[in-house]
Amino acid sequence: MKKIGIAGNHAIHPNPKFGSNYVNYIQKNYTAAMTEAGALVMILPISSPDLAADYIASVDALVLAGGQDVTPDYYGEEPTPAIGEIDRSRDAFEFALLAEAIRAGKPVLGICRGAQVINVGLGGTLYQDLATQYGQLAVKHDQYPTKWSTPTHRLVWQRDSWLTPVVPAEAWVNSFHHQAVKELAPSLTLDATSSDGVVEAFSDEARRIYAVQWHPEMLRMTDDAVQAVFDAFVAKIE
Ligand SMILES: [Mn+2]
Repeated sequence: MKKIGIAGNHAIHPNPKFGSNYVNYIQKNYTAAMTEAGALVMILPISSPDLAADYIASVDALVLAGGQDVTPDYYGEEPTPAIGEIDRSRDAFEFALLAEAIRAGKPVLGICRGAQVINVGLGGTLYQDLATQYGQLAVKHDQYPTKWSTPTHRLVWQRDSWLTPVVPAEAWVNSFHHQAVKELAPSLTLDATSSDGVVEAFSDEARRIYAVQWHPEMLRMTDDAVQAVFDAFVAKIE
């Protein structure tokens, strides 16, 4: 079976539900989507970056999931007042995993924060907060409290890409982000934006690096056709 490592998140406050222990976790939607696509899923717990090479050697592909804001000093900025939670240990581990996956020539899929990690890891920058930094903002990109599986904004396709066969041209997507790509890294190509120009998908087909700003793993809870995104990624794995 094709083995996918998904980088996990962690609870940084003790939680009485777990006997007040700290907890490694990943949302089940991601693992369910990849399992349904036929992959063997392994959750990679936030660890020392020194272990990234061994973790990547044990899998055939890497998935970077949603979560905290990327620490802005990775792209040369200090935090603006509107930035959300950052987690340096997660950043350091995921940037190391990304570098090792690329070095090893293994496919990478980034979703939401994962897309932002890919862009910053390859030399791009982010808007730390769209509402205070993106002048053309005309779409609600953080749809909370609308439920996760509800599509709320449309896409504007920029070219044919790996998504063309699996996401209908007229499809709408969900949106749970207040950060977004500002300058796309030089090696990446834009696949789709929102109608107000926010980067929603990009890729590097030659290196099999794929990224979406929306959450297909949540959309597929109510739209079976969205599973095709994960099927297409798994099909890219050797
Ligand atoms: Mn959006």
